[in-house]
Amino acid sequence: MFFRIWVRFMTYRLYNSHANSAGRRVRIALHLKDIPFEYVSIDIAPPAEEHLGEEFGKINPMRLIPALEHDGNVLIESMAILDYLEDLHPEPSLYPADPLKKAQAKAFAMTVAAGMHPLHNMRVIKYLGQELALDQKAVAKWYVTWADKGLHALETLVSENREEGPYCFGANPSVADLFLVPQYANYQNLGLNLTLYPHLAVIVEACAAHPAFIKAAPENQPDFPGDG
Ligand SMILES: N[C@@H](CCC(=O)N[C@@H](CS)C(=O)NCC(=O)O)C(=O)O
Repeated sequence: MFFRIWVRFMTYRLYNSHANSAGRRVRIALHLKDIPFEYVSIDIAPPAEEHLGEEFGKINPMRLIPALEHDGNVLIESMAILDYLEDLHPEPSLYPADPLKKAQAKAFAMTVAAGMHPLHNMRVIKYLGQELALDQKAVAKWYVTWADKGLHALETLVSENREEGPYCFGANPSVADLFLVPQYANYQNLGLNLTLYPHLAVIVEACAAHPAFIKAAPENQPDFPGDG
């Protein structure tokens, strides 16, 4: 049975964990739109690996978090979840109003979601070490190689919009910021050299001061490990 925390009255139930970067994208959106939700903590770290069990397999057959339950339906994939929330709760929007900027913000988010995050996922890193028997140095090289390529692309993608900041694509947070912040945090936590990406650093700093991003941060989640 998963560990459940009730937050106000709600019809949304988010399966995630404090350390779940894809889930953090959804948490930020829920807080931005001020949508109450039930927090269901799924421990994906060994030895628990709750996401690999039968019970969670019924929620997401890919056995990845997050998943969002709403009115008896379960949604998976953070981008699809965000679009669903955007349709039901259009304000404030997760996209810039200008169609070109909207496409750019989505492309930025997809670069993280499709081009970077899957290469660094826990199951992939585990597979490289355990199944392909790569040593720690080789696995680290894999990780850093794809992180650097992705970060270079992200830095370039935002570089033309800086005068409009403080966020990736203008004065309001968009999907681009929702995908950037958790991914950047993963790299920070692993001690990657991020000095080559000054625009990203400034954007992440601006997001860190925004209430929705603060509420969605790992340390502010009910399953964040305490002192005792
Ligand atoms: N494309 C998915 C990615 C979900 C995902 O990979 N979640 C990670 C945690 S951030 C996970 O569940 N990993 C478990 C594993 O690798 O076994 C989304 O955007 O929702």
